Amino acid sequence: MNNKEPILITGANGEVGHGLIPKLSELGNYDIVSLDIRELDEELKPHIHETIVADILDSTVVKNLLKEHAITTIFHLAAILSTGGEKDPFRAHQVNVNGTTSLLESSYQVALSEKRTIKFIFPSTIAVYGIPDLETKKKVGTVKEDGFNAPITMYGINKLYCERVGTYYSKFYKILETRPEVLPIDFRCVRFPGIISAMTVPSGGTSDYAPEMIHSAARGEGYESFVRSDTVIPFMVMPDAVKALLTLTNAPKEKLTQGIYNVSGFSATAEQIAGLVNQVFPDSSISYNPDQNRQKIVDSWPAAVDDSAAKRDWGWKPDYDILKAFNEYLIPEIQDRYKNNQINPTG
Ligand code: AKB
Repeated sequence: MNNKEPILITGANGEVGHGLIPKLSELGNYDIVSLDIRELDEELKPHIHETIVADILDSTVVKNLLKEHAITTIFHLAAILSTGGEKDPFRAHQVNVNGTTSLLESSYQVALSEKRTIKFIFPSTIAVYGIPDLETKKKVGTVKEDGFNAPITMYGINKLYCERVGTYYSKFYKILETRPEVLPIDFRCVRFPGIISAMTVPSGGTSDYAPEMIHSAARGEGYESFVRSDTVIPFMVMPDAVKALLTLTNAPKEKLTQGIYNVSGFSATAEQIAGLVNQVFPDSSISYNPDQNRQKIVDSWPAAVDDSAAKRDWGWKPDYDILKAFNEYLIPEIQDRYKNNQINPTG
């Protein structure tokens, strides 16, 4: 008999999917069903129980797969990021908001009719913050979950709204009706900082200058940063992002005093990242040619986030500070992968 837990990963082909899927497969306890609008990368396929190529908005496909596979946990990774979202805000809203609400509704209906619970794991982002100006950003330093929730991008607005909708589905859904004592959706959310992965070159994000800088240097190419050298936001490396998702997923429900948690690895300026890149690749030439509008987006994000609630409630602790991230993860993995031609663009 197969005792593996059936889980669904939407947007499986994206950057976080490329980090999460191999880790879940290595753990060996899961049957992974992937859903993405694009054909899944060949390197991910061996880890997957069933690959579904479909639109997240197709609720017939989604409901059927939730039932057929008796999905217990969903990692809802499908999203259009901050820079991509500004190119087509209406489409971003459709994918980010309608995709999420449609998946929540299908999950609720299926779990309710089958008298069970579905865990809904939702990655949110520092893009939900909107700090009005640089002076305020410098003054406030570290922000808590509920401060400055005034995003300026469609992506940030979509994520902030969906955090609330997820909370609604897990706590307040149809509050006027007779409802089950425990609602069938267990919604849990981590707000990620900029993520840097050795496995993939991201696209469509605005924190992408950091991973682009590192990957360009590893390819022996120069890099022109689209943000100023003193730009500062929080980051984490992919293994810590995966660790955050899995630790929150496995945390006992009674320990969770809130549904939405900041997590962070380290804060760094563009110049600090460039400095570390230059130490390993001394020939890499990194210059700065800020794009006013992308700069405005990054400047509206906090310099650091307070992740003390995650530390307190579910023992969150990143494994990587900035030096360990470079010395023990990014540089060795990236060098290895470029040697073996194993880097994927995502977006
Ligand atoms: C983006 O830049 O849009 C993302 C994010 C910070 O969520 N990487």
